[in-house]
Amino acid sequence: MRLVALAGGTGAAKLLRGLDTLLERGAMTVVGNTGDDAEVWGLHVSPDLDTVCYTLGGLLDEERGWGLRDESFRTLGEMVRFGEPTWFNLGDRDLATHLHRTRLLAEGRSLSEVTAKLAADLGVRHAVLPMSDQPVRTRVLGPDGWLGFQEYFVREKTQVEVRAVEYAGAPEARPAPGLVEAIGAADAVLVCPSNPVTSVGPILAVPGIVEALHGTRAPVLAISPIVGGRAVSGPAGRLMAARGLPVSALGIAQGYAPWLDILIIDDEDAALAPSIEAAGARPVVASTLMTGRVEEMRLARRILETLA
Ligand code: FO1
Repeated sequence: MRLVALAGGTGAAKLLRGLDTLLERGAMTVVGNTGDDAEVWGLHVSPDLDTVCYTLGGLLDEERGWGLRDESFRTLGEMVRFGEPTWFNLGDRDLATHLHRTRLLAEGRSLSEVTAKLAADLGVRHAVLPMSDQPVRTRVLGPDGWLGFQEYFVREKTQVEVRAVEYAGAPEARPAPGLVEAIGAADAVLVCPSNPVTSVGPILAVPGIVEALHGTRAPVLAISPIVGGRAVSGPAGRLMAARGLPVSALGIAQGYAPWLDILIIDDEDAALAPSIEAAGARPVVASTLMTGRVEEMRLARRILETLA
């Protein structure tokens, strides 16, 4: 079974962890969103790639949903003294990842090469690819102008009325090497239950990736991150509304309609099945709230059974 999974951050991590327990080494290629990437203290931070690698390496701090467990923030404390921005909390252990990534990038290695090395060094059993080696940055337009994604998500705590979302750099970006081939050769493509606007959206904005989703013979299956009319976590609902999409599993089906084959929806949304079918995707009703390890594995198993 060759799976390709399009992944954002926290919403994807739980499902990837569940899938990892059921798949043999190397069965999955995870494509990570880099629209959230940011430069912090002169270091290149790739939050969603790190969340994927930390999760699959068994190192993620599960309470925060990002960064490493057993973390400390002593360096952050020292940076206050120097007047450095400290609203984006870089932990002492996490810093090693950013220092290493930044050095390798500065020596001319591509983000794909760096991510492959970090994943291997972190004990990840599957391939992890950035969506592109070229920079794509999600930006959010609020009442006071444009914000970088982390300024919106962390500094402003998403308490901003969103008027528009853009993916700066996307037109000039190309899919990471091997990405289109992986989608073409896959037995199935999964779109993780991540934010459709700010986690999956940037991936789809890279020219060539939507075409690959259209062209693959593999079934393309998404799990709705919206249950009962609201996002399971994060600002997905508000961002979908800002994009004019209904904040529901149907809105997800409509947003992904051109290339989506199957949509996994929660029991709570079973009544939406007929309208999802009318939107062109086959609805599969399941228990999608991953409240623990058992639920993660149960959903992962249900997905693999649906694809069998
Ligand atoms: N999220 C927060 O809410 N506050 C933080 O201070 C923060 C720091 C941080 C550092 C490294 C990293 O990889 C992720 C971090 N995140 C933080 C989460 C990050 O904003 C999100 O994981 C993604 O950008 C959205 O999925």
